Amino acid sequence: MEINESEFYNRLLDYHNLLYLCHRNADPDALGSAFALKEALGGTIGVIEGCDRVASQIAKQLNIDFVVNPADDHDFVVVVDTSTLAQLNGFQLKRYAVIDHHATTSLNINADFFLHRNSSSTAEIVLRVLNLMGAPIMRRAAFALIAGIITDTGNFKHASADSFKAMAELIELSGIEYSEVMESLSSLPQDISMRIAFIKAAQRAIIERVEDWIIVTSQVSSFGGAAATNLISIGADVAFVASKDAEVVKVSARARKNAINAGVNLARLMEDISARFNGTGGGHEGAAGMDVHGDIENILANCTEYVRNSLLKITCQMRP
Ligand SMILES: [Mn+2]
Repeated sequence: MEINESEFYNRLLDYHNLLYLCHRNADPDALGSAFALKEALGGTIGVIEGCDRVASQIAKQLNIDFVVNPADDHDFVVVVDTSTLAQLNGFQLKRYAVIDHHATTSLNINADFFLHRNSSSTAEIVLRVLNLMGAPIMRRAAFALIAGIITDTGNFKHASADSFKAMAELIELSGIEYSEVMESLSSLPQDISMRIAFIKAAQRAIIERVEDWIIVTSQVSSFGGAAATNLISIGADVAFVASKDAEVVKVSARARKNAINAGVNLARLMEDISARFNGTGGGHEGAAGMDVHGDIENILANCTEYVRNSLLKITCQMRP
C-alpha cells in the first residue's frame, strides 16, 4: 500500500525492533537515509555485503554503526533506497516497508507499505518525514543526509529545485559548513603511495599542445591508470602514464570525452602501438592500456604522435 510521509513514520512508531536495510555496496544516500531514520525512530542499520568507499568514509567519520549481512530477526524491516530484491542478495524479507526514489521499485509490490517519491535522493524524502514528525535533526544525521544528496545528484549535476531546498535547510538546521562535507566526499585517495604517484605524474609531465588540445605523457612506478585519470582531471585532454616493470613497459591511457568525439580512439591506438613494440594492448576509446617492450620515452613519443595525427586529421576534414 502506498502511503505518504506522515503515515510512514506513524506506522513505524508501532514497531520496536526495526531494521533499516540498505542495498549491497551501500552508498551515502542509502546509509545516510538509514542513519537519519534510525536516529529519529531507533533500530539497527543493516547493509548487504558492505558500504562503498565513500559511504565507508562517512560511516567512519560520523561513527555510524551498521551490521553487515544482518540476521533476519527483527520485527519489521525498512528497505532503504533499494529498488530490486537482487540488490539484497536474497535476504528473506517477511514484513517490510520501502522508502525509495528509484523509478521502478519492484519491492513495493509485496511491502506492507511504501513511500515512493521521484526525488533525486532518498535523503530528501527522509528529511520530509523527519520534518513532519517534528524530530530534531542533529548534526551527524544532517551531515549524512547532505552527503547522500550530494552523491546521488552527482555533485548537483542532476539536482532538482527540491534538492537545493533540502540542502539549504539541512545546512541551516545543522550549522554544517558545506565545504566540510565536500572534503569528506573528496575523490582524493586516502592511500599515501597513490597520492605520491599522482603528484609525481604531474611533476614529470611532458606537455604537448596540438592546436587547443593538451596531450600529456608521464612516468610513475605504480598506480599508472589512476595517475592518468588524475592528469585528465587536472586539465589534460589525453594522458599516457608509463611504468617499467622488469623488462615490460606498462602504459595506461585516458582521454576526455571531447577528445574521443574529435577522433581519438585509445583502444585502436594501443593495439597499433603495442604491435610496433612487441606487446599487447587494448581497452576502450577513452581508457586503454598496453604491455610492451622498448625504450620508455620512445614508446610515449609514439603515443603522442598517434594522438596528434588523430586530432589533426579530424580538424583538416572539418575545414571547408
Ligand atoms: Mn539513492
